[in-house]
Amino acid sequence: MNNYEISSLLEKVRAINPLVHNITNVVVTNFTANGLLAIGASPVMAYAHEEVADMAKIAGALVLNMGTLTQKEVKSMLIAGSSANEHGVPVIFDPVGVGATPYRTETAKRILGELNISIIRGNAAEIANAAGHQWEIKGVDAGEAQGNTIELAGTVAKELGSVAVITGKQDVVSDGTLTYTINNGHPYLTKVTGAGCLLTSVIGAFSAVDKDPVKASVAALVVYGAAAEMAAEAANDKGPGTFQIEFLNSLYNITASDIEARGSFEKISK
Ligand code: ATP
Ligand code: TZP
Ligand code: MG
Ligand code: MG
Repeated sequence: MNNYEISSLLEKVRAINPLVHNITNVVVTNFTANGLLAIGASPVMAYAHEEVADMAKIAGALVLNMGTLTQKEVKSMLIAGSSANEHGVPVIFDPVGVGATPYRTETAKRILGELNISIIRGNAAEIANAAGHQWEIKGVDAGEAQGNTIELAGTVAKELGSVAVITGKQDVVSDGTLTYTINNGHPYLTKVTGAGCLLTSVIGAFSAVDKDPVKASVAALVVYGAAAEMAAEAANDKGPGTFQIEFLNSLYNITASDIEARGSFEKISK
């Protein structure tokens, strides 16, 4: 992968304007929809058991996020997920807070067991706990990564048969053999709730235009992280409120030359 390929994928998102079906949490719904619009995708949030199968099958990607899960949404996720699997629509999973409570752990296990998940994205603790490894988690935040996230991503990808995306100061993408690290981003992203959830949906948008889940994930992470760096500069140290607005502007305005200037990623195996 190179910066040119990443810009081409971004252009493809903007040209195709893929429908991204999100079953997400109540905290981040509006921010996710606005972020997807800014990057050039077409968001829809649909939860009713009566319609989720029909929505998922016409979408370019389905994003399942268990941030504020209840039994009703879990059922929506399973119905939508089976329909997406049946129709070849990639399913991206954000196991928010898995490991914090037994209910979250059981639900993540169930989703991973019953559905074919193309990409799982979370902080190190979430990705570890989703695959049954011990890793301390407080609520929905990981804190500082405690172990080797490159090794963890590879192991989890092999165990789950999904591409694993671990985010934090450094991001890691692995399919179990091929692994990339991405260094774009900005600490302000940790001060905006939903920055991780929106990222998962942006990975969904890129997955809708490229069938290779590793490429789609790396491209999404570079664009997202570079946009955050631009937004932090524009926010002029005013704080996370201004950053959040500037971030939407950067997702909308980021160009191939910004990506060329800022793209920072490395293939570390294969
Ligand atoms: P958490 O709840 O642990 O914050 P999350 O679901 O919000 O997890 P993050 O790991 O925060 O997800 O990732 C969201 C985005 O923020 C990613 O693009 C990631 O690269 C970026 N990011 C997270 N921490 C940092 C940091 N310290 N410096 C730069 N970028 C960061
Ligand atoms: N509580 C339940 S879901 C959620 C909170 C605060 C949002 C988490 O968003 P992110 O993207 O993981 O920071
Ligand atoms: Mg975060
Ligand atoms: Mg999260």
